[in-house]
Amino acid sequence: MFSRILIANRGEIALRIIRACHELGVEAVVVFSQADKDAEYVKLADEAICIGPPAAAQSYLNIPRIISAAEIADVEAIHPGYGFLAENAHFAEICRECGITFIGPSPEAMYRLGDKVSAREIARNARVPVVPGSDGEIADENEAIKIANKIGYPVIIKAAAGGGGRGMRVAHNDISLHGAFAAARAEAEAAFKNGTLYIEKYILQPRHVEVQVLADKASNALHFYERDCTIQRRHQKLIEESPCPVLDEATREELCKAALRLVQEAEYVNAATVEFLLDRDKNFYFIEVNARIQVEHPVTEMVTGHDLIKWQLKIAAGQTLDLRQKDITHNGVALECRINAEDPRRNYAPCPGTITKFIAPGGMGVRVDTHVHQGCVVSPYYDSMIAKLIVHQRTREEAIATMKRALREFRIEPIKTTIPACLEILSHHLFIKSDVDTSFIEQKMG
Ligand code: MV4
Repeated sequence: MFSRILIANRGEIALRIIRACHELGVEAVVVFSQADKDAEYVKLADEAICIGPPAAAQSYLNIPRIISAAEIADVEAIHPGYGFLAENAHFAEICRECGITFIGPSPEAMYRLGDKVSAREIARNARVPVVPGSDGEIADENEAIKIANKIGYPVIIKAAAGGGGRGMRVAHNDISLHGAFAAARAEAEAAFKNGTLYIEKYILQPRHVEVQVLADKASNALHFYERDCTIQRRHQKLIEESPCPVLDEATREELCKAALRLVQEAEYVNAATVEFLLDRDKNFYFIEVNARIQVEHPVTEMVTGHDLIKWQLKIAAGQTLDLRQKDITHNGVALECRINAEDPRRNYAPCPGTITKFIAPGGMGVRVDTHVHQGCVVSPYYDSMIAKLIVHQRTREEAIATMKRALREFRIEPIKTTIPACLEILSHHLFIKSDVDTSFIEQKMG
């Protein structure tokens, strides 16, 4: 195991990684921006290095400053957390050149899966169902129209360099496809400096289901079952759960095995999430791979009992996954609500400010992952997520009841949060019977 690593992140995930390090006897060095200089979690680190002003471009996204900190602190590895540099293959490459272990996949695997056209090809080679669509990139509008007429409308045009919902356009006929193609190309060029596009059949009313996977350097790959992340707004997840409440055992096993074939085909190492769309007929289609630990990983930790961050560290340090798939069991139901400093009544506008009152819930089956506390300042510079409330119970009904009880116990003042929105969703009859798709919040909530 490493003796000392650097955490190139902030907030709750930095604290989550510090905790895993200390349980493994690893020293944790954090970098922080001027905006985070008084953060309590920074004091828990074995060493803390200020890397610049609040703006992420000059701190948490600044590769030279992070590498300098790693050199000064003399660490063996860097954990990138999620967001910021977590899926930056160039950063992983620089770490390698500097002799620092990147706690994540190889740059090659990141390039292979970061490009969605390439990821689709890997999925097809691994006999993983992909959404019907183009075999590779589409050269021009004429080719797009040809494929659209073959697979049938509606279709969706996506950017190869996209993901997370950016650079996508839906078209319902040849005429709208012209505009959609031009808009998607312009957006992809501007956002990713890569105009490569591909086309897929547009799946109506899908659910978002993803499989948690770990793979080690000895080519062992194991899945830790699925999470259902259908409840999201503008590609920001709000409530996640495991298991997916609508999957039967046979489909679930197929889905999880498909995810394993994909990461093995990609020669992927470390934690990954393989994302699928699930249609109303329970067909699943691969859409993309997240080559990082995700925000919602605690949901999987609760139902499997495995610490995924510790596994990331062990795998990066060269340990093998000394587990058998049949010994990874799934118990009960876990739910996660994201507590964001946002005002759901004002179109979820960010609500930064000082927290004068903070009382977290507790009790049986409740986990709170947060770096905030009474008296702390929620900065406007970063993501608005301030806490994750996770519950674990024997049944979905009990998990919903525990979550509602815990959300009502939570006291966060005076800033507005997503707590009322989460409570509203948890009481909605369609959520309760799990009759939802990815448009649920926009379509069914005020
Ligand atoms: C789709 C789709 C329907 N059909 N692809 C959005 C984010 C990116 N990960 C993929 N996304 C979608 N791809 C096909 N062929 C609908 C979405 C989508 C979506 C997917 C998952 C979760 C929420 C979503 C919200 C809107 C659209």
